[in-house]
Amino acid sequence: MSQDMRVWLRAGVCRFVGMAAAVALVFGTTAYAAEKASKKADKKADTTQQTDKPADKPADKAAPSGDLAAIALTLPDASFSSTPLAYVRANLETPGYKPREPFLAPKDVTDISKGKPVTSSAAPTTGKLEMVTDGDKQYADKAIVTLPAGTQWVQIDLGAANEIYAIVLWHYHAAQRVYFDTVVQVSDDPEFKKDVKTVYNNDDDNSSGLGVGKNNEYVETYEGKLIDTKGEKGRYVRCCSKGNTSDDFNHYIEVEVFGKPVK
Ligand SMILES: [Ca+2]
Ligand SMILES: [Ca+2]
Repeated sequence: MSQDMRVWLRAGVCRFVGMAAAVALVFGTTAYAAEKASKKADKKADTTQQTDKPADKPADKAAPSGDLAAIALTLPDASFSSTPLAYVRANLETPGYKPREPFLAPKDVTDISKGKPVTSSAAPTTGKLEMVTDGDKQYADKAIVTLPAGTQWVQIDLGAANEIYAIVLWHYHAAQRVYFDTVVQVSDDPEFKKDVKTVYNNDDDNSSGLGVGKNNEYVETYEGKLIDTKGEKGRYVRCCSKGNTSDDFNHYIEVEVFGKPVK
């Protein structure tokens, strides 16, 4: 082999090694970046899973997600009625067998209905209207406000227009019952003649005359019915019903409204 050829070969080997090193470096860096991104994504997925996990402890319920936080909802005791409900209907919601997930709303959202004045379509036959917003959600007989038969309502005056994120409604929940024509509306008009926003309506045959409802009927439980009202604005909240699977009367234990003042 001539001197020239040896020099040329050595240079070629050096070029090859250099290129191989460069390729390895690029691939190595890319692989590292990909691994880092994947780890980041895993971490993110973990956080999401933790947020979605059903909360066992009150501490879990306060876990914030961005500017959202779980509303401070307290629940009454559950009753364990042994009498099954003999009621079948196409729009009856399948009962949930695990506790409801914490409900997230903007973190400055609070209970804005406690102690607020309540009016109704007819005078109560048992209980006092102020019991609808007194914070007592237990199913004891002394906690029940009864309105007569027919379509009746209770109405809460929040005192000013609010952005409403959740309305939680407890009818009588000591036994398995479905209350008919549950319609929940929000308005700035105390007469509910204008600017009425219906946030829940399960009157699918319009027997209460407030419009055909698309929501489901549901069995009462200690958790109450939580209606996601998505920041709907209004000063007054009206909850209507028309009897239930046990009798013709309308029972209200508590209505709790979560929101914040309109800015
Ligand atoms: Ca009450
Ligand atoms: Ca109906």
